Amino acid sequence: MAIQRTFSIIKPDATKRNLTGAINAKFEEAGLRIVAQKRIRMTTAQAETFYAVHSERPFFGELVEFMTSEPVVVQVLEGEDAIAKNREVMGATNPAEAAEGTIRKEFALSIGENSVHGSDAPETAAIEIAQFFAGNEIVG
Ligand code: DAT
Ligand code: MG
Repeated sequence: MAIQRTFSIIKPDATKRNLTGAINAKFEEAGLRIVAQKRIRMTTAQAETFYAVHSERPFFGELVEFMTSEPVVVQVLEGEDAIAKNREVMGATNPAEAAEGTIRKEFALSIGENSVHGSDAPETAAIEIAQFFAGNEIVG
C-alpha cells in the first residue's frame, strides 16, 4: 500500500474534555503523521457542506448543531494506508461496538458525540482536505 493522506477531525466532545493530545498520541503511536492541524470554530455552513451526504438522515440537524457547538481540531494525517489505518484507530461509529484500545471505545460519549471523524475513501479524503486546508498549509 502507498503513502496516503486522510482528513481527521477531533470533535467538540473531545476538545471540550481536553483530549486533543491524548487522541493525537493514538494517531502517532499508530504511525500516522500529523502533517497539518488547526483549531477552528466550524460554521453552520461548513458543517452542512461537510456532512451533506447525511442531509436526509433524521440526526442531521443534531449533527450540525453538535459540530458547531465547541471548537474542533481539523487535521491531515499521512502514512502507509492512512485511510484504513485511521479508521482502525478510531473504532466503530457507535462506541458500544468499538474495539478495545480504539479512540471511540476509550473516549466517545455516544454514537453522535463520538470524538473523531476520519475520511472513508481516497475520493472523500481529497474533498474533505480541500474544504479545510490550502495546499501550502500541509507540510509533509
Ligand atoms: P463515521 O463518522 O464513523 O464515518 P457516519 O459517516 O455513518 O460514521 O456518520 C457520520 C456521523 O454522523 C457520525 O460520526 C455520528 C453521526 N451519526 C451517525 N449515525 C448516527 C445515529 N444513528 N445517531 C446520531 N448520530 C449519528
Ligand atoms: Mg463517515
